[in-house]
Amino acid sequence: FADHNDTGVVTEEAKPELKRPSMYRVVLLNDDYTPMDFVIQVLMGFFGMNQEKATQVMLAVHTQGKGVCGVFTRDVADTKAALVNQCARENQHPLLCDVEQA
Ligand code: TYC
Repeated sequence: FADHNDTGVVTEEAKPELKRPSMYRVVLLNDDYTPMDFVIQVLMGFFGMNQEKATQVMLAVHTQGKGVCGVFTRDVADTKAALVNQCARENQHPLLCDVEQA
């Protein structure tokens, strides 16, 4: 409703009623069979980690049972988890990737 630019044209502006999107953790679960190097490649390939960070996260999952790969909006988290699980199946590894609300 304001003539911000002194144009004489008064436009109606929508109230910016923005909610922050809910965030979701993509987590990797430990198992006894997936090779450590495969997990490292997954973390580098799907989550943009360098080798050092990917190794840290893989070892955290290995020793603590579960670890966070990243935090994303719902669609991105679901897509990443599905891609990881598909890649694991294609390579016949039991690796499981899951999504949980942050
Ligand atoms: N525990 C596996 C092994 O000893 C390695 C592993 C790490 C598997 C992380 C899954 O999400 C995982 N080969």
